[in-house]
Amino acid sequence: MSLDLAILGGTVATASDVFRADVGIRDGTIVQLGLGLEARETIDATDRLVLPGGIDSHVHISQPSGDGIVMADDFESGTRSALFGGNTTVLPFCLQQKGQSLRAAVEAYHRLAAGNCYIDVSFHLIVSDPTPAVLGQELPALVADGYTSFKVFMTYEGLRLNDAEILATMDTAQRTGALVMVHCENEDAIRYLVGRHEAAGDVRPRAHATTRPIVAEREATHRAVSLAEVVDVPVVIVHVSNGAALGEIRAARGRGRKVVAETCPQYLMLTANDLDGMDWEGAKFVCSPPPRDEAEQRACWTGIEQGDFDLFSSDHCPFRYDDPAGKLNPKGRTSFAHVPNGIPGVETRLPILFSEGVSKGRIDLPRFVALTSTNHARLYGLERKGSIAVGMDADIAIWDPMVRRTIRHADLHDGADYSPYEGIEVTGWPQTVILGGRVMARDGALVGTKGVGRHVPRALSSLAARPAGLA
Ligand code: DUC
Ligand code: ZN
Ligand code: ZN
Repeated sequence: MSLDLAILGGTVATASDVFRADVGIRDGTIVQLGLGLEARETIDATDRLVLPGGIDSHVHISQPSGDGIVMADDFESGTRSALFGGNTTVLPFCLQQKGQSLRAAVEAYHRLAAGNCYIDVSFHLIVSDPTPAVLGQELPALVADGYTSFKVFMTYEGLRLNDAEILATMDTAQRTGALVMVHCENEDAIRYLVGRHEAAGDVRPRAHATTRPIVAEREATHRAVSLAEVVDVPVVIVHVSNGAALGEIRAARGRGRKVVAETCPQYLMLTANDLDGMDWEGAKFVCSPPPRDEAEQRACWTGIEQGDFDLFSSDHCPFRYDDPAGKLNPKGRTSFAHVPNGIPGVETRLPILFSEGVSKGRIDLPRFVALTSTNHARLYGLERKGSIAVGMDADIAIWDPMVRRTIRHADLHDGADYSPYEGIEVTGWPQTVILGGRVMARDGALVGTKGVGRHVPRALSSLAARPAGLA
């Protein structure tokens, strides 16, 4: 069989197995696994791990934030950074503005992405204005076109949906088979606490964490899984930051509910103390839900080790720090409540979990692959991605599992001006990344061109899809 490319002598890992094999690629697809393969072009992967390319199903790119705030990454820099972090697909959000049609929002994001991506992208939707037309016509049509997941917010004025709106949106998911993702924080509780802190003159970034306490996330998580139970739909609880919220998910699963749980590097590596930095430095760590404390980090690790978490995503949501359009915007300097929420992390997600999880012996390689690639593909309907197997897209990251690196923003490729993980030492980093059989990064250098990455329409989630022929 003639092959375009073969990766030779590496150790392949999937979500179920680790084995020695060469990987043969033709026309962008994995067509052969075996030993002694020959091809037009070969890559020596001796002493390397050959993993499915990372899939980061929770990133924000070029999302408008209002008040003159500009996200630090467009599709060029965001997908370039993701590539260098060992990813071959990211799932960014198309944010519907109030009054805007969802279709118009999707078309606007496509215009931003077209020709600019180094890796594949596939859009989720954010529903902020669930009118009857949106829920009855636009959303079903978009689901049919491959936009098979959407996020709703329980927090942020202007974005949050009330319970009736969430139920109506979940009802559309029920009818279409789409997957609903929920940002769980109780907006009214947060508003109350923000008001109290601002009235007392406590406006520094640390108050961001104080005013978004665990109870606000726990209560909203309970409500989200309960609303999903009323409608009888699966639900994804995104960016879980603590053990109490995870407890609500475990309890719902105990009642037989299908609940997907996602956590992110910030809840393993950062704490609320990071928001205490000198001057206004704590703004660099403002994200929602906020980082908690070491006990909650351990609770999240336990959830990862015991298999409670299905997804490990970055929630990459980058703003520059020292920039009037970023964290230190004129209003942001007056109160934590005006510091844009979100931190960069698409490039460091995989090395952090590999180092802290696999290298330190907390999880094995198949679990790492499941948490960072395979589960994202299955749960979000990327049928040809997320594994190294015959017939799958040749989206592959070749890792040096022994290389030691200190995370420095100067070495990263995003559009922000800092990394919240600056100075953290990691063992293991992806060296060569292949997208659809094309080498995009080789030995840490960019060799591919932008525009190779495409938008990928998705099938229904493995949770929603019914086997053919069954009602
Ligand atoms: N929620 C996210 O998912 N990302 C960034 C900010 C937020 O609140
Ligand atoms: Zn969110
Ligand atoms: Zn997010």
